[in-house]
Amino acid sequence: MDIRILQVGHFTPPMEAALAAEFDVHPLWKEADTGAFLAHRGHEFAALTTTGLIGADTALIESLPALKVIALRGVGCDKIDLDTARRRGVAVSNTPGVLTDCVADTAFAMILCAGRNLCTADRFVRRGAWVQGRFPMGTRVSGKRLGIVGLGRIGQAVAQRAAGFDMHVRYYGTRRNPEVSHVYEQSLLELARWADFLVITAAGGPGTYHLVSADVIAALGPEGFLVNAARGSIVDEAALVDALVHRRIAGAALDVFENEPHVPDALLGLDNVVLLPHMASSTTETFKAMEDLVLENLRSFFRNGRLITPVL
Ligand code: 8YV
Repeated sequence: MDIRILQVGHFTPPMEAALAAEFDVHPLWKEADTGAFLAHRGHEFAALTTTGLIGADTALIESLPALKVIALRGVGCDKIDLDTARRRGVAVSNTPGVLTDCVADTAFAMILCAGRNLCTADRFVRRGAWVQGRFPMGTRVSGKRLGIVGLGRIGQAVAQRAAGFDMHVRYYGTRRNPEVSHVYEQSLLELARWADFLVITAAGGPGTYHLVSADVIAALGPEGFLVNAARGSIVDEAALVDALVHRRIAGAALDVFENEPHVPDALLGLDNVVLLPHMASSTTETFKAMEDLVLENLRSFFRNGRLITPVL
């Protein structure tokens, strides 16, 4: 009970109870003045638990001089200052693998929603428009060309689902994966030109910042759809908004945005975009699996100094 953990970001109630049963947990959000609290009590904490959306920035890590480990619920570490953690000798764990299926399920649902206008159709029925006429035609998904940006675990799980829809799959990434049979496209522009649906499943962070640029969006063309289930930072959002407003691409489905939870106003009135609240991994089963892994990482680290799923 004497290991002090600073918690930033909410976990599910069962996880909060489990964490509190084994560790001395202090939720940072209960402090009215977090800066003053960290300045006076920051030295007490050996561990930090956080979520993918909050992470741990330079100031937070630097305010915890006794910090030994950061345990993240989520796979994407782009909100954690890994350079500072490395320099300070702080270990970092994430929760890879356990969320792959749910994120891929959502990404595939987004492809279907974008192509077949499912969300717009739902609104059409609710506002009573059906009695006045037929809902407009959508775009076929089965048999179409799917470009995947970042063929990691999640990208491969999307490709697996696409096989059930007889889709042709190509991918772009930093390197060719010799273990997969899908065609590797060295140029993202070429992939966008080829694809009917371009789905982003790459990691966020400086290496992929605005990778999907105005040029890539233009290459997708008026028949192409963009689906982002990864990170908002990967897409030049202003260029995407412009392309959607002026109908230079067919549509988009977005679970992530550059400045979450804020969504550009210009998108709110558009019917050619599906807007989701960063929920690709949000199922009871997956959150339990991610949180179990956070707990296992902390237990293992404080038992023998080893993380189960280390990032650093
Ligand atoms: C989560 C995510 O919503 O794992 C990630 O990188 O973006 C999502 O699974 C979030 O990070 C959970 O804390």
